[in-house]
Amino acid sequence: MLTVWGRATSSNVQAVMWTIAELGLAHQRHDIGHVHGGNKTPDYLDMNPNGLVPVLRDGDGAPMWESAAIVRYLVATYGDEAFWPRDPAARVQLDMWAEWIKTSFGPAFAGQVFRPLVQLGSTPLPPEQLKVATEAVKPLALMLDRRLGDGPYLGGADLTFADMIVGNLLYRYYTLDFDRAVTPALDAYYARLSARPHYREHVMVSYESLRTRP
Ligand SMILES: N[C@@H](CCC(=O)N[C@@H](CS)C(=O)NCC(=O)O)C(=O)O
Repeated sequence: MLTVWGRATSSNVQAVMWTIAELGLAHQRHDIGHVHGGNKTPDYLDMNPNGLVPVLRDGDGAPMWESAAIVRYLVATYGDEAFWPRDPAARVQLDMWAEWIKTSFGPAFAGQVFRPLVQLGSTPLPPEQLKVATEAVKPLALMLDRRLGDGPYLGGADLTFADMIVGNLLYRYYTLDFDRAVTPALDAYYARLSARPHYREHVMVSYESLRTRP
């Protein structure tokens, strides 16, 4: 039995929950973080010294944190060849996009656009600063659009671990009201993900409760 600590409104928890669901694994999840609290207690900090969500334990194994590391653990342990190619040369072609979303697209979109518009609503960014931030996301979205090409998924025909790590941000990317690049392949990819029941359940989760009102 897998145990996840983390609120359903966290995009990083969503990546883990979506993966668990696609793999069909038995699990329980505890609401931790944000309005639920519980992530700064000594017991929780023993599991994750960052005090962040998610944390995963597989049975009575050691706690794991960092959502992308958890996704990789899950697919390497429970996924088939399609989810987690065993050939390093094939896998790296996917993993580089998983790394890139965490270090390039994620910080540019989630950190500089989503967070100021949703979570820092009481201290909004000056419009010109927001414009700089939204313009910085455009070339990254265009890179992903070119990579996706005809899809259907990042690795081609099959859903892989990289889609879990990349795709979990797209619900927020497409539902937030801001100026996006024109990206037909990325739009089609998001439409494909949105048609997946597990994506709908675990990723397409309202973020209204995260909004800080002015
Ligand atoms: N790099 C970490 C980031 C974890 C993170 O920033 N989690 C946020 C939620 S997305 C958090 O715990 N925020 C504090 C809270 O919810 O109380 C990961 O991918 O797991």
